[in-house]
Amino acid sequence: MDVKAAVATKAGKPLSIETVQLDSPQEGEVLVEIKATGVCHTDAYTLSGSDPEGLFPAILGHEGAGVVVEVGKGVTSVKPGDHVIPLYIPECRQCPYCLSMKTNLCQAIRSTQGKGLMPNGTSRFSLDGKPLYHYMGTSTFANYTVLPEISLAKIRQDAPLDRVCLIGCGITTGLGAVINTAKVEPGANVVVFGLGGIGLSVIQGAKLVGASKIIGVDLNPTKRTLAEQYGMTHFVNPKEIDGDLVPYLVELTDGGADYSFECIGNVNVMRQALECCHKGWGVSTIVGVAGAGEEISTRPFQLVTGRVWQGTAFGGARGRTDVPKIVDWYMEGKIDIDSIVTHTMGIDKINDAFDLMHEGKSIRSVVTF
Ligand code: NAD
Ligand code: AHE
Ligand code: ZN
Repeated sequence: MDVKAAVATKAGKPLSIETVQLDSPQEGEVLVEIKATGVCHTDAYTLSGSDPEGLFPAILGHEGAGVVVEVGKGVTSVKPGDHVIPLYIPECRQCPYCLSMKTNLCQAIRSTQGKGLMPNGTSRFSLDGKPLYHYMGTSTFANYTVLPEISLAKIRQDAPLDRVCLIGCGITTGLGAVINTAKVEPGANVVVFGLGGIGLSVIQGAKLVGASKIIGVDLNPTKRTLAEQYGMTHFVNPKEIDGDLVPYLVELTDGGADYSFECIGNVNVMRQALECCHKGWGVSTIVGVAGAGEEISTRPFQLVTGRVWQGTAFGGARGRTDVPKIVDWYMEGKIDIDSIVTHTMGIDKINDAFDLMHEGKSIRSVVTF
């Protein structure tokens, strides 16, 4: 079938709006009509050429929501008409990773997904007879896409898809980093570096679990108002303080953060996030994705003296199990997604979403079809 898609033709070039061809779902696959998709910084990171797994030409996008149109042979967990959220980390419930119950990093299809292909090693998308790569197993920057069955979370029918699409990445990543990965407890002091869609969702999670001081750090002062709305108690702009940031934060947290979160993807900030943690017990969680060739460093003494450095992917969420629950939280008014959506546009204007992100003018843009 013909599909309207935003194609990443080359690193560093704007997306190109094209009519591309999409093949029918094969065994274990599902055709989904994408109704809405968020634009996450990770899409911009891959488009920039910094992603070692980045492939071109490809259809990016991994924060979508849509409706099942057709299922391939053997598919049993979803049917046409079901509302779904695509998962860039699937949940097969059979691989050693899923069965370990120690991680959400299902590996059932990770190798083909990383090569931009469906599990059988081929692509369903093509343009003028030449294959296009899938992206993160989801490719939501198209009005129809094909995904493996294990990469779909079935959600309730009454949830607005132009809001709950953000549960496909940003919301779940931030809430999950706090609840599943760091396991922040009531009364804890938390420092969040980077107040984009991810950092704000970390703040929302920290407020939800009853954290005490919630300190937000960002170079962009316009991020302050929304962060305060989500529960930030103190704002720090590194450009506006006297002296170094780390001792400033240690003093502000009476000895160091119980928990810190890096939500930028900057390896120097990752070091600051670790080193502002409390001696003996502070835990720093890396959420941001750093570019190819970048490495983190610190004095090992920081770890010898009890600080812990860890990371999280999709907030540790097991998608098919946890995503429907987070949709319920939104529908029950327990979490706010609406305020994070600062811009909406049609697919023809998707490059504006990238510009707004780079200019620091948006939190999340949602593209609707
Ligand atoms: P974003 O661009 O919306 O927000 C980043 C924020 O960081 C902005 O507000 C910016 O002003 C701020 N910032 C930039 N440099 C800074 C600095 N040196 N000091 C302080 N603040 C600074 O991005 P986002 O969509 O919220 O994503 C954040 C990061 O999380 C990205 O690296 C993204 O790839 C990553 N991410 C990771 C996961 C995961 O599963 N681990 C999931 C989603 C996104
Ligand atoms: N391809 C990159 C890795 C990018 C990365 O870390 N992705 C996160 C999700 S970011 C969503 O916005 C993730 O889930 N990682 C786990 C995985 O298996 O990819 C690289 O550096 O190679
Ligand atoms: Zn993302």
